[in-house]
Amino acid sequence: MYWNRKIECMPREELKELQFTRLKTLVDNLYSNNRFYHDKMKAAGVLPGDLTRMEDISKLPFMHKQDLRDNYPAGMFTVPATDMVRYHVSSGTTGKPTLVGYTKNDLDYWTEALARSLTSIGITADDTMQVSYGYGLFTGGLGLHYGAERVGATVLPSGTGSTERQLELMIDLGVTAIACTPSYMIHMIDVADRIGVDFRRDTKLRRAVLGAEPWTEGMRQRIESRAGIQAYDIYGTSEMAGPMFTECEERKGIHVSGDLAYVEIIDPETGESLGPGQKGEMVVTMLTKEAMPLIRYRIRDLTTLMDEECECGRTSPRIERISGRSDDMLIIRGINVFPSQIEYTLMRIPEVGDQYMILVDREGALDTLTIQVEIRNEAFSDRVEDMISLKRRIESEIKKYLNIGANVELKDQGSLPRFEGKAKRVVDRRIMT
Ligand code: DLL
Repeated sequence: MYWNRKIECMPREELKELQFTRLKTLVDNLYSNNRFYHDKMKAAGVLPGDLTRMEDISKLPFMHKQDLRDNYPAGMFTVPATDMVRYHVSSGTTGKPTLVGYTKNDLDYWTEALARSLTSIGITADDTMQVSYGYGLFTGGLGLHYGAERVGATVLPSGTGSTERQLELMIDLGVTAIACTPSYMIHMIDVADRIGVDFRRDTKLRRAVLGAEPWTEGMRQRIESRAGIQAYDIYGTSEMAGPMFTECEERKGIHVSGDLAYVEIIDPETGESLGPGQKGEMVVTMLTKEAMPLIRYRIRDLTTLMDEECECGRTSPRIERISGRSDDMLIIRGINVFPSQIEYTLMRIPEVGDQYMILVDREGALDTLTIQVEIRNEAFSDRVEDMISLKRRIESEIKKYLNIGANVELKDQGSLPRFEGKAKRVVDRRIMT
């Protein structure tokens, strides 16, 4: 039920004290020993002594991805190279790669976070978990690998690709849980359909731990009904360590272990703090990281903090499913469009399959939005009028929900690109030209 009951169910007041003690130690240490943090705090006119309670964290300046880039490769590291035990490199959802370093303790806390998360969704020593995230520089593979091993599960480190072989191993080894991106899960289900594998009949798969990219509730329902499994959202970023936090079995938001990470939500425009229930940009402070600390790091993911305690008994703060990144937002003819809103709309239309692409172009001075959607085989009709009316219906749903005109192209099932790692469903050709 719990991996670390004492911490996971710690009364909120006690947790706040622990957070503040850790923050204080971190800030004192960085101010005295690290040039980057020292200069940054000085420039903001704040001294370690100005922090007297957790809320004072808002006096500290923000950190940005650009800080990591400007100080590449080792400028953000706060321990000597001999204390470093691993590097990961993020290809980055946007822009240049980010290098992350870990001490032994960093790896230990990361794995602890994952052990708590996996336990909270019912993964135990009885499970066999297929880790189909990329192994290597990406944090997904090795992160989940060590997390699953720590709870005593048997790990099948299959990585990405060779999907038919992955399905064969899943069947032969009685795999009960899988970790991969939601888009790869959909791809696996498609391949299984094509080669005549029925997840319910032929596999023992019960749970999927899906993340590393935005996905919607509608996509979850499709994955669950097609594969007969429970799918859980997992979140994290390389800068934080990698994948770390999941929903619990209640599936009402992602639990963020408060002893390890302190989350704030701010208005992306003004930087003002927002209260629970208000959607904004996530800012994270990692309270235990040694090799590459993060203080008030602007992750750019958009979410909402949920204040009330969860029925599962864990007192840790929760965040809602990530709805996108502030820098993911497309501005099309002046209208703000998040790709997740498009997915949300498409997944409610039964004829629409699970794959889509979003193409943005500029014709003259005008932006155009084209949405290519796969249509289920059963929904295809020989009658041209039926297909035109389906196309019009999808376009009108998009118009209704997003208030923007789009040209919808209907595609055969299996014809759009598939993704093994993070899906790249948006092609903004305005940038390329
Ligand atoms: O994607 C770490 C990870 C691996 C998370 C495996 C979950 C599972 P990065 O490559 O640094 O790290 O990308 C981090 O991916 O800022 C979000 O924009 C996005 N992201 C990650 N998880 C989710 C999720 C890993 N569950 C960036 N929902 C983040 C939505 C997610 N977006």
